[in-house]
Amino acid sequence: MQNLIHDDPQLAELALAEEQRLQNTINLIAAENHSPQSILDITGSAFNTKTIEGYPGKRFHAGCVNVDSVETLAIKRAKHLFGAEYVNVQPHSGSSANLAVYFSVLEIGDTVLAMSLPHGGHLSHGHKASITSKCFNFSHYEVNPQTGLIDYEQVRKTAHSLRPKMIVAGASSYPRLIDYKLMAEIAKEVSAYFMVDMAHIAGLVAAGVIPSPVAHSDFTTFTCYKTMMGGRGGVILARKEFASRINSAVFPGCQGTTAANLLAAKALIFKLAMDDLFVAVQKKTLANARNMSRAFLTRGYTVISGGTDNHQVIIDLTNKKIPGKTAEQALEAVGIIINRNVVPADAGKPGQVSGIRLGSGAISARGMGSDEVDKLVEWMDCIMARPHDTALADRVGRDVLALCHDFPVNA
Ligand code: DSN
Repeated sequence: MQNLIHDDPQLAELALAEEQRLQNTINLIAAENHSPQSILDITGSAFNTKTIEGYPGKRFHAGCVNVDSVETLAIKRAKHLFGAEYVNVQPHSGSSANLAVYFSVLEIGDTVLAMSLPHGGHLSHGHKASITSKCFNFSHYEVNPQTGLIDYEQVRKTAHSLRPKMIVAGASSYPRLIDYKLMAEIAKEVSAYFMVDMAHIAGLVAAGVIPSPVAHSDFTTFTCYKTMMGGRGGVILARKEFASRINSAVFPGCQGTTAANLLAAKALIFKLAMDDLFVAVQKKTLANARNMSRAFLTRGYTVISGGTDNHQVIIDLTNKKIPGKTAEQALEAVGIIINRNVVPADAGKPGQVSGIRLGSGAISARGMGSDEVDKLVEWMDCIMARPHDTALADRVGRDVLALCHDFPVNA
C-alpha cells in the first residue's frame, strides 16, 4: 500500500477501510466470495498494462507474447476443468458473456424464453430494464409459487406455443438444482438453442459437487467471483461449432480490448479449482447452506422451496412481519452482510421486497462450519425479531466481531 498511500492517501484510507470491513464482518452475499491472496496479487500485476484486441496469435497490437500465453493457458485449463469443447475468457462480466451469446446466434427481435427475474432469473435474461429486452423478444417462465421449484411443464407448454429461438436456464436466486437434461430436451423439441447461465454455481460445478450443465447445453456462461472464488469477469463455454460466431460476438461484437490482468486471474482460479482445497471449500459451502436452511426452518422461517441444493438460502419474511430492507439494514448494523431479495409472487409493494437471500460461499472460504452457522442463524433470528433493539444489537455486534477474529479472511 506504500505507493497508494503516497499517491492518494484518501483512497488508501478507503482501501484499508474496505479490507477491515471484509475482515470484521460476516459476508453472506450469495454473489460474493473471498478470493485467495494470489488472485488479488495477479489482478494488480504487470498484466494490467497490456491492451489486447483479437485472440492469441491474431492481435491488433504488438507485444502480446506473454498475454497470448496467459489467454491460451486460461482456455486450456477451463476446457479441462469444465469438459468444454470451446472457451472464451474475454467477457468483462456475466452480462457481457450473455449478451455475446445472444448476438452470436440470434437476430434482433428473435424470441427467447428465460426465467423471470422475480422468480430467480437475472437482469440479462431479458428484464425490461436491460438492453437484452430491447434487442430480443423475451418471454419468461416462473417457479411454482407453492413449491418454489421451476415448473417444467409450464416451460414445455410455453416453449411449444412460442417456438423461441433460444431457451435460457440458470438463475441468480434459485436454491435448487436445475434439470438441464429436461430443459435441453424441451429446447430440442422446439429446435431452440439452449443456454445455461451458471454464474452463481460455477464453483460448485467446477468442484463436481453438483451436476454440470455443460454436456447438455449449447452455451454455458459464468462469472469467476461468486462460488468460483476468483477475480471479476465472465466466461463462455460452448460447443465447438459455435467457436467463430462466439469469438466475433465477443470481439469486436460486444467488446474492444479485454482486461489482461483478469485473464490471468481466470487462468489462476482454473488451476486452483483443480486442487483438493478448492473442492473441500465447495463441499463445505453446500453443507453450510443446508445447515443454515435447516436452522431457519426450525425457527419457523419460510425457506423458499423448503431447503437448498446449492450455496443459497432464500427466505420469505412475510410471516415474520419484517420487510427485507429492514432485515438487511438491521443485520448490517451488527456486521452480518446479506441482501434483501424479491421472492416468488412477492406481496411487498414495489421496492419493498419481502425476502432475503443468503449465500454460504464466503463463510466457507473462511473455514466456518456448522457450529458457526448455528450461531449466525441464532443471531440473525434475534436481530430480525427485534430490529430496533440497540442493546441487543450491541451484544450481537460484539459476538459477530469475535467470530470474525476467530476466522480471518485469507489466514
Ligand atoms: N446477479 C447479481 C446477484 O446475484 O446478486 C450480481 O452478480
